[in-house]
Amino acid sequence: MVNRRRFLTLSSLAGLLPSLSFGRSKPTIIGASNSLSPINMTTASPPTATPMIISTWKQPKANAAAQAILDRDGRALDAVEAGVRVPEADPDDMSVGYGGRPDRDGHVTLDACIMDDKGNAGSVTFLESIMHAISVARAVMEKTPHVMLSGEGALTFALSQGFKKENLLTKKAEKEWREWLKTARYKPIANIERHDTIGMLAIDNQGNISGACTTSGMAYKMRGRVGDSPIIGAGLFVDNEIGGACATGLGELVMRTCGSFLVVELMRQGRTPQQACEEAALRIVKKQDFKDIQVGFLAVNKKGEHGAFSIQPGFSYTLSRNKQTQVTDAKSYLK
Ligand code: SD4
Repeated sequence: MVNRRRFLTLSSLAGLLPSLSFGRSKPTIIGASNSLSPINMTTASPPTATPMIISTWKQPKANAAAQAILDRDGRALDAVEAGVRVPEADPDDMSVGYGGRPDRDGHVTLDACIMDDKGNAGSVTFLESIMHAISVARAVMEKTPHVMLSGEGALTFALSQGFKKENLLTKKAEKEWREWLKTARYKPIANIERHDTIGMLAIDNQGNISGACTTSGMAYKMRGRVGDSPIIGAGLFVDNEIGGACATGLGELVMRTCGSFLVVELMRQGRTPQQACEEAALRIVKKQDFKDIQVGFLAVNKKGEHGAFSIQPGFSYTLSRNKQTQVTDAKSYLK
């Protein structure tokens, strides 16, 4: 709900603003100044007490695993790792971990990253044969001098840390892939990844924020393709002074705009999480061909306010706080 003071401020400024519509026509984008843009007029979530967890798509089980950590007064970092491990192990989640759809050559390749409240980050890209890519990313963060390990090097490192090698291609995913081979047309479909690829942000009892993001990437991608999910600043960014953000959808669009970093920086400039997500999505709309392509952003700030916005309708998110978990459809640019 827009509170009264805020509503009055906005209505008094509204006459000064150029008109903008969230229909199919191109919007007026106001630059990254502190000026009020029309997107400020959407509903902002009320500040709430921490702790909280927010994740992309419909992820109540993942949130519950994260919540269990927070309930024991655990760190947000441990919560997000535990949370996203749930879909990583779930063969029915076909965009992450075990059971993920393969690349066009039939290999399941994983991307993941994690960021803690101290600005540390770890990431793996193009990782094969290890179910919990997020835990490998965390090991990269905590046990190496690096931020990112890729492919064979990431696998070798994972094995050295005791991770087990296993076949991630399930019968179901293999069957779909063989079907796809008949036409072999790479055409990502908006929201096809729903309930799957997971970005998660959590705030713990101490008010500290961490985030995690893990995926098997776009189905039937070229071999070696890496998306936004393991890229710090694209698929995920956390600055414990300000907030955190994560992205889902077609990673190429997110990477070209440093999406999650942009959302956090907009919050630093004073935007609410909702405004920041909207402005980052509009940046993509303005500069890139987004027809039929989905990108969704989630954000939280230090106050526990959250935001969610996508280009296409159909993006949902799961929010847990005050012992309640709710799946909500995000607002979108296209209706
Ligand atoms: C990628 N962003 O690899 C991921 C895919 C995704 O929901 O989020 N799908 O581009």
